[in-house]
Formats: sequence, structure tokens, C-alpha cells
Amino acid sequence: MKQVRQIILAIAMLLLIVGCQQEAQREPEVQKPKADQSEKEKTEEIEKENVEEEKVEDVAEIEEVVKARGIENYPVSLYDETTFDLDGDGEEEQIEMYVNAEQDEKGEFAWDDGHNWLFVVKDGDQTYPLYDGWVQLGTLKFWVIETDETPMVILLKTGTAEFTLQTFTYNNVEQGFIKETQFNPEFVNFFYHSK
Ligand SMILES: [Ca+2]
Repeated sequence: MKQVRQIILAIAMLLLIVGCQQEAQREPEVQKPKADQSEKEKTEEIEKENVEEEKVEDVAEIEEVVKARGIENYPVSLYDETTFDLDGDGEEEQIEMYVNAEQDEKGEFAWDDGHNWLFVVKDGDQTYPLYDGWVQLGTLKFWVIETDETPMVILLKTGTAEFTLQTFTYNNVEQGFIKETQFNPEFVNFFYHSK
């Protein structure tokens, strides 16, 4: 009886050893396809990210083309104006910024918490509204510059928790101004701004 037990125990041990050996042999085979799968997934993820980045870039490139349109209502006050040849045809365009805030006799604006602003480029009978909307607790400022011989209008909008810098360049093919947002951070808290 004792011998039988020993034989059974020996067989059991043998089976266990053989089983472990087979497991050990199998292990790399099991892991290999896993590793391949993982690499494949990684590659696919990277490719997916690249495609998504390309999409984002595409959106940024053609963010918006501001086309000429009729303006029905102009805000009451002409806030600032200048002229510059923005489309390179040798004739200057009229650049005008309007705000819906009254001015007193001295030219001082009666500022409220928010106003409608309109910022346009006029080229003959064509009017391009570069900005047309409300600004809450903030203001619009613009610059006209040339960079690498390309004329450009820069618009800075500050408002409640907002600080947005946009550029506008005229495009002959699109027959309008290409609008690009260069800076528009989220969750802005203002602490100070200079004079
Ligand atoms: Ca022009």
C-alpha cells in the first residue's frame, strides 16, 4: 500500500515537472504574439494621432474666410479708422472700427459693461466684417503690419476671461480675408495689464 502511494506520488511529481517544462516552453510563444499585437496597436495609435494632428492643422489653416457682405446696422460711434493697401492692388482699403457706445461732446465714451463692436475693411462697395459681435467687460484693439511683404491686420480681443489674438490676411483666390486664431488660452484670470 505504501509502495502504491509512493508510485502515485512519483507519477504526480513527474507530471508536475513535465507540465512546468511545457509551460516554460509555451510561455515565450504565448507572449510573442502579445508583443506583436501590442506593437501593432501602438503603431496604429501613433498613426491615428498623426491623422488627428493633420486634421487639426487643416482646420487651423482654413479656420475661416471672411467674405464681403452687406452690413445692415452700424454701431453708433466710429471708434478708430485708418487706411492701408491690404490686398496689394495698389489702392488703399478703409479700415474702420465701430462701437455701440455713445460719445459726449468731448469725445469721451460712455462705457457700459458690454458693447457691440464692428470691425470692417471696406474696398470700394465691398465690406469685409473681420469682427461683428458683443464684447463683455473688454475691448478690441487692432494693428496693421506687413510681415515678409504680406500686409496683415492683427486683432486683439480682451473680455471676461478671454484674451484672443487673431490675424487676417487677404487671399486673392478665396476673395476674402483668411482668419487665423494665434492665441486663445482657456481659463484666463486677469491680474494686471499695463497702461
Ligand atoms: Ca487694395
